[in-house]
Amino acid sequence: MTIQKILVPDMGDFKDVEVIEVLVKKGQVIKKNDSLITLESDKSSVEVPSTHEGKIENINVSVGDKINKGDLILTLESKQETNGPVKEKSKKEPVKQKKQNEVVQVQQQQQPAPSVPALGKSSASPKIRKFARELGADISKISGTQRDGRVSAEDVKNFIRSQVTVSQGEVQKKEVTKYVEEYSHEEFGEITTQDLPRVKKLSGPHLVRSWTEIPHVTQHDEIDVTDMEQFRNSLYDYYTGEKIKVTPLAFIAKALVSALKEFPNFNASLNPESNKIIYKKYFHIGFAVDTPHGLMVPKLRNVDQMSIQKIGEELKNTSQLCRELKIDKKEFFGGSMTISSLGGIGGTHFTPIINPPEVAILGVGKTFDRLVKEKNQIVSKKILPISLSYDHRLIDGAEGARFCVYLGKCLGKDFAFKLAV
Ligand code: CAO
Repeated sequence: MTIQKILVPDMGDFKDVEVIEVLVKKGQVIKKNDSLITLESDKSSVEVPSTHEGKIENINVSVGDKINKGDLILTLESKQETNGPVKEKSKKEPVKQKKQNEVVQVQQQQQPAPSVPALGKSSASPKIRKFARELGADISKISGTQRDGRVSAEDVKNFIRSQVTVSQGEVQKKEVTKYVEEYSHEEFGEITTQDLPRVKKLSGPHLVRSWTEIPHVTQHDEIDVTDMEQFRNSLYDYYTGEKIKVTPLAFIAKALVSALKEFPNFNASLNPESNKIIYKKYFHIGFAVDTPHGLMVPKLRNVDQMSIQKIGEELKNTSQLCRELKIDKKEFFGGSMTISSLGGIGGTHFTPIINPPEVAILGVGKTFDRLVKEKNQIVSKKILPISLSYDHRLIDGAEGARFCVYLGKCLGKDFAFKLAV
């Protein structure tokens, strides 16, 4: 029987890291690689695994302690052989000596630091780590979809789902279906292949997650924007007399903010785990940008506080930053709702895919002319096709329809009043 000292391993360039969780108890029998404590820096948290199996003799750290590489975490009564002592720089009490007349011969051994991911690389909160542990998932195998690759509860669930399927009460290993084409493409003629661009590689899983997990409803509508278009085309700079060029998208973004104020369920996110709805008090509108690298969805912050002209300028600047790959990654997160406008290209209705954790997205087509009968006269109207997709778990069809009607009003006759609010 030996006494093993389990020390704080090398975690990269970090000092005085806080212990936020002690995952074991004195007297507990643990296996090699069982998690002992969770450490958290300002960037991330990491669990420290045991290098040995055995019974915990003493725990030398507690929650709130600030520790460094080489500090003593705990001592273990172990039958395992050790790799020989290494230098210890524990601040804590050394392991208590056993009495000489004890039957078991006690050797004090120290363990080299186990290898754990450097702090700042492993990325999941202690709550999520605990959640993963409870479900028996190895957090290091789960790729995070959140900012900086942080793992969310949803990622853990997806991982579990990908590992097993529950059928008639039994948990079975899921068969991974590989689709093999019966004939190769080359058999039908000449082909070339190239790598999927990086942006598409990154956005692919996000789109699949949205499409397969969110019950989408897409509502199509048409908005009479004749007045708005007249107004837009009549904008001139007061001082220079030059025409101000603002695309319809700036008006739509402003109108969308009015609709979000009226229908807070659209400016929300769902936490299916806690069955909670998160309502956002800010109005950060995402807009899809077509770039040579793939689709990007940056956010315009605080659109409620911007004039139409300012929104127009920000749309131009931000889409330029995306196309030049100069946009900050953070700008792709923290949105209220997204607009996907194909109005500059063409087409009418389509099915926009929700950009989670948002719960709705507005698709915009190209404005077209339509002849309508008004007061016994045939007049030409400018019609804007819209397609609103929403998460049916939170938003009902009736609310979706009301949202479209309201948006129509904001962009219709009383647009000036609504947009000014
Ligand atoms: N109806 C008619 N004309 C429209 C219009 C609409 N709904 N929306 C824009 N236009 C006009 C603009 O007024 C502009 O006209 P001028 O050249 O006469 O000034 C022209 O179309 C081009 O506009 P734009 O596309 O450059 O600017 P925008 O503000 O409308 O859009 C941006 C900016 C970044 C959204 C756009 O450039 C873009 O990338 N769109 C593609 C988005 C996309 O890919 N969505 C699909 C996502 S799902 O895969």
